[in-house]
This record gives sequence, structure tokens and C-alpha cells, in this order.
Amino acid sequence: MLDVVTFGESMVLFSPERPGRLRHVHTYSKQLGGAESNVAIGLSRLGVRAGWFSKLGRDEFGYYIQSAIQGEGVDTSRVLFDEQAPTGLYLKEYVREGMVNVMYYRHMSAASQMSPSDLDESYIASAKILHITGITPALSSSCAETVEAAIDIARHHGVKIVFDPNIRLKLFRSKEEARAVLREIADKSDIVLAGKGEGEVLTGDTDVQEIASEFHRTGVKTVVIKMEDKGAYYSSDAEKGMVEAFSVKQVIDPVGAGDGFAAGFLASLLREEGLKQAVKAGNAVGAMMVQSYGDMEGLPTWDELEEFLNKVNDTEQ
Ligand code: KDG
Repeated sequence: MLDVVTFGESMVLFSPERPGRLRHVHTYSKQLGGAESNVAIGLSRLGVRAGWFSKLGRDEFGYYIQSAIQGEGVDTSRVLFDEQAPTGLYLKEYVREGMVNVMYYRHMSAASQMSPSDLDESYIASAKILHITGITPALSSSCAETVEAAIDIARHHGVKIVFDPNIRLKLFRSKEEARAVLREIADKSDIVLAGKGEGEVLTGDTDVQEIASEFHRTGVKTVVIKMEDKGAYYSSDAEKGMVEAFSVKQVIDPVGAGDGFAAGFLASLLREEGLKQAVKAGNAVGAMMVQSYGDMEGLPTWDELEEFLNKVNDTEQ
């Protein structure tokens, strides 16, 4: 039995070996990117049983992605391979410290061919949580239908839905399209983990309490609004409040921080530590993530997370 199942596109990431415009960069290292697999890997490192699936190209990059994710202890038994479409790629450009551009080469990729018939109902039904991001419905109309079908399965079997809008405007035609597609998913979710800017896009409100109320109005039970260095606001029927951010010496690479938050938050929630502590764990993993290169390399184990939290507590006393 799995605690969390997630699905979505993972790509080979070519990361420049030095900062600067890509036209001046000549060497890259091959890494792994993909919001949902980042979360699955983060969960697995934190001791949670996680499953991830997608459609990969039947090519060397597809084999690399599957074995890398499986090697992290994530269940990849439902991964499918497309015989024609290739595995997606993406590149980063480190413009200057802490500022990263991303370039996708994923149009018509294998993952964008996912369709509802690729879903294994019993696999999703076996989990406690289905984690979804707003990237998947933006990949193609068949991916959007797959997300809808996965949500229906989860709801039918009483599996909690956790939604991270992860808005990637490069993948939508417009902000309005993103809002319409993602709001519908948010409204069917039990937990929404959104950045403040994403909350603003989805609700039209700017105040965190109003953003949360707007999600609650349509039935979302728990809302967390992430505010980077200002911490995170959480709200449920039973409790509301703010958790401060951890101080970060240097932001090296912010990509993947939100996935780190989701992994820390869900791992803590599954340990029944309570909503406030879960937000604190999410903030901690996010802070650890931004201080390392790569989309998933900086994800900690449970012991490393505890060590980080204890160190912070010691300095506070
Ligand atoms: O959240 C990090 C992801 O954005 C990154 O790993 C790549 O999945 C990715 C995407 O679609 O940008």
C-alpha cells in the first residue's frame, strides 16, 4: 500500500555548468526534473511510501528517468513507455545568482500523450493521498482529461486530493486559461498548496485570508499559501495562522522549492504532527532546497530535516 501517488511529466534537465546566457555556455550536466517526481522523491527520502507514474519515451532518456526515480525508492511500476513520442527535455539558464530561466523542449512529448485509459484505478485507490500539480493539465487536452479522471477515481475511493497549482504560464495560452483550468481542479481538492501569486491568479483576491476563504467557499478543507521569505499562511476549519520562513543565507536555485515544501508538508501530515507543524516542515524543506543546485538533489532525509529544525530551535533559544 502506498501513502501518496502522484503523476506528471518528468524530463531530462540539462543544467549549465556555469552562469551566463546559454549562447555562451558550452557544457551541461544531465539531471532530472519534474515537479511530481520531485515530490515523490522528496517523500521517499522522508520515509513515505510514494508512487509516481507518467509516460516516457522509449528512448535512453526515458530509461534514465525511470531508473533514477526508482533508484530513489519511489514505486514506478505504473510507468508507461510511448513507442513514438520522445521523452521531454528542459534547460536551465542561471542568469545571475538566484535567478533561473527555464526553457522547455516538451511539446508533443511522450508525457503529453497520457490519456485516461493509462490510469490504473486500483493503484490510485490504494493510496491515502493523490498529489496533482497544475502542470499536467497544461500539457495537452488528453492530459487534462487524465487529471479529471484521476480526480474522479480518487473521490470515488475516498483518496484525499492534494493540489499544487504550480502555474507555468509558458504552458498555457493565457492567465485566464490557467485560472479556468486550475480553479476547477482546486475546487475538487481537499488540500490546496499555492504560492501567494498563484492564489491571486486563481481567486482574484490579494489578501491571504481572503484567498483561503475563497477556496474554502468551494469546499477546499485545508489551504496553505506560501509566501517565500515571508513564510506561509495556513487555514482549515480547526485552525489558522502563519508560520515564519527560515532564514536562508543564499538562494542558489529556487526551482523545486515548492515541491520540497509539498514533500515536507505531506510527510509531516502523514506522521500526524498537525497542520502547523506540517507547514513548518514544508517551509524547512523549501529553505533547504533553495540552497542547493538541482530540482531534487537538495531534498533531505527525515534525519536531515530534524537536524535542520533542531539547529534552528537551538539558535532561537
Ligand atoms: O517545480 C520544479 C519543476 O518546475 C521542475 O522540476 C520542472 O516539472 C518541471 C516543470 O514543468 O517546470
